[in-house]
Amino acid sequence: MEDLLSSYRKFAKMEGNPETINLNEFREYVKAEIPTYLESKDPHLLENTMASLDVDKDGELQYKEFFSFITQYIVASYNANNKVHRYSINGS
Ligand SMILES: [Ca+2]
Ligand SMILES: [Ca+2]
Repeated sequence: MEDLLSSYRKFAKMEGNPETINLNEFREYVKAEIPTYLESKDPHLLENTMASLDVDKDGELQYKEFFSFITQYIVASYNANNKVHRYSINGS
C-alpha cells in the first residue's frame, strides 16, 4: 500500500494539480507500472478507462478514483490467474 501511494504521488505531481492524475500522467503511470495493460488493440482504452473512473467528471483522477482502477486491475489479474491455475489442474 505504501508503494502504491508513493507512486500515485510521484505521477500526480508530474503536471498541473499535484494532488490529481490527468490523462498524460495516467498514461505514464500505466506505461511504467502495468505495461501489459497497453497491449490492448483498443487505441482509446486509456481514455475510456479514465472516463469511467472519473466519477465526478472533472477530467482528473483523485486518489479514490485512481485506487478503484488499481483494485479493478488486481481483481481482474487474480481472476485471470485463477483460470490459468484451474486449467493446469484439469490438464494434468
Ligand atoms: Ca497532476
Ligand atoms: Ca475526478
